[in-house]
Amino acid sequence: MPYVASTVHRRHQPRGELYCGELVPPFESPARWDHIVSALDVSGYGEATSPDPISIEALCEVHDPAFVQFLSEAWNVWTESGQTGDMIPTCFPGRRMQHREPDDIDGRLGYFSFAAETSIANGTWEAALESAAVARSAQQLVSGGSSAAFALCRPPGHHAARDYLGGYCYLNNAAIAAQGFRNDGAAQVAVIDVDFHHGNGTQDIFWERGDVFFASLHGDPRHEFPHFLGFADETGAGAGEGTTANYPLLPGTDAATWLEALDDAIAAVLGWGAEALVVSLGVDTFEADPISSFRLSSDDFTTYGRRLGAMGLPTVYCMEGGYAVAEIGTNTVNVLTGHLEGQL
Ligand code: OKP
Ligand code: ZN
Repeated sequence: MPYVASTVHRRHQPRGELYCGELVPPFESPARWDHIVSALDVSGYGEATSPDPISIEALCEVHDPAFVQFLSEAWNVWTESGQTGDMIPTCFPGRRMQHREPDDIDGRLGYFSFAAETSIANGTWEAALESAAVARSAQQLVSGGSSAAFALCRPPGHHAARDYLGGYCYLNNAAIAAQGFRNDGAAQVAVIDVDFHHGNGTQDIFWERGDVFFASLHGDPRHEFPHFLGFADETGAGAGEGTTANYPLLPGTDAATWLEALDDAIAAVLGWGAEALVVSLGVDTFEADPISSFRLSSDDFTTYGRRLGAMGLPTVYCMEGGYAVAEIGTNTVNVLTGHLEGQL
């Protein structure tokens, strides 16, 4: 399986993450990428393919142009106004307040964010843009005839909605890949999100669209981030009614329960008639993940990779979360290798 990656991700390295009332070293670190590349190398995946650049127009197929404009200029506006720290959003529009973009940069930051653990730093925009390009290029390899490809995206994307960032995500790489499949001729595209956290951004983007099916397995929002979306009764609206499927699972969920939900999601996607698949691949469902609460073992990743491969669909894997850094490479490669076994 070919994989697409770029060292531009290193430009994104915020100073800290606001976590439990302290600024801690970000869980979403550049070292995650290194461990995945090493594991791919050891397992014989060969050299990475470099991404082609992605256009602003392509981003705006799934994001609000005003949000993209904000992301692209945020750091420059911030530093030119004399700020020296990273951009940490602290003020958000609450219920019954105006949802209107302010002129002030701090106001715009809060307006285009939903969570304060995610900051914009020097190089964030460049890395996020490159990450989107990685996803799009992997999709183009698959539309061009490869049965599957892995997009080693960093930063991740599934929490980034049409017009707000959060959850370590800025641009929605998986949504950009799904839209790419549509543009390149697939009539119906599915996204299966296996990251521990609900893919609220991807759900938001495709909520009213009947051409993209979104299914997510995740920690129940009553207990887990992002807290306010991902309930089982969210099924889409308008033309998208019935094309969203959520599987909230309790903290402590083991592989047997998780795989049952995956089988259900796979059946829903195949029954609906998907012609291409994007997998939001977060490996934070791992038992030793420091910020998550499911109990999958490294071998379980191979098991579910086989089931995804057996779907027989052209597939792009987009890297999302996974914070047990020492095992992130093994767990990621296990899914990809399982996929290759399963598709035979
Ligand atoms: C990003 B991705 C847990 C706090 C969670 C944010 C997690 C973002 C996850 N108590 N903070 O989906 O892996
Ligand atoms: Zn996650």
